[in-house]
Amino acid sequence: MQRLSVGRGQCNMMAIRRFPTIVPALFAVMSLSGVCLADSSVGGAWSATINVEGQQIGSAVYQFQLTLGVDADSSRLPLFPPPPEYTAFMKLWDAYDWTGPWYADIRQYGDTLSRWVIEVDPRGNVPPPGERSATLSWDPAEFAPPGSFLLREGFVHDGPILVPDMCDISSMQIVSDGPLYFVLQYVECGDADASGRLNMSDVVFLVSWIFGGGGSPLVDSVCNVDCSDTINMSDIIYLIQYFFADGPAPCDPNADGAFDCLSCVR
Ligand SMILES: [Ca+2]
Ligand SMILES: [Ca+2]
Repeated sequence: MQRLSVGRGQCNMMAIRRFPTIVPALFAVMSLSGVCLADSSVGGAWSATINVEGQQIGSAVYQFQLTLGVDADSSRLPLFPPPPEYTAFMKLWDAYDWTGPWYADIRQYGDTLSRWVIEVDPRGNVPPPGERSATLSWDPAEFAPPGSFLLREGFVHDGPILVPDMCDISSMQIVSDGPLYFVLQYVECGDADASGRLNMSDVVFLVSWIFGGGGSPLVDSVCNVDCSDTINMSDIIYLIQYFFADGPAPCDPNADGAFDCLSCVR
């Protein structure tokens, strides 16, 4: 059994209590391996921390966090072993080959589909077994580039959308007696076919969709590249001009370097 609910405007960032002894040592070793996480202030790169807070029971670990994002270079940190006792624990999986689990997973910009599977276990391993609650939270400001940041239920790319815009909602309550799976999906403005790449395939996709015969986009809003009221032929022409005639970038029709539509615009 599981129940989900979301809350708006609750910036629920807090100090995360790490595992008491083993984990800090492991993390220190991994930090020396040359892996570095994304600086979200650079170009289209971004990284975001996902937090979970479970129920407080004795000395069990009840808070945990993961980092995911996109940068010029990819980097990953393996997930350390679960603590002896916990009431909240997350795992980060690669949705394409199910490698992992990871503690942090930064994808290379434009080279990999930006989709992560988050496994959350609000039940923990502290007796008695049964249903427990937890809160997933994130900082909307970390979802910086123009695009769509969705949180879906399950571990497939087209599962039910729980949070349509992670820039607008900062937390979600979950209740379950077993592990839950969520897909965090980032689609940049103009990536009509949600391939993780912005190219002529998106023009072909839009033509096929608008003029019939083709599938509908996974995320409509990213197709409105000219920031108008509708998605139509103008968006196709806009993209072609961007690729071949030095036209303005998707979602930046006035070409001032600041994006003009989509709610994740900062
Ligand atoms: Ca694409
Ligand atoms: Ca449009």
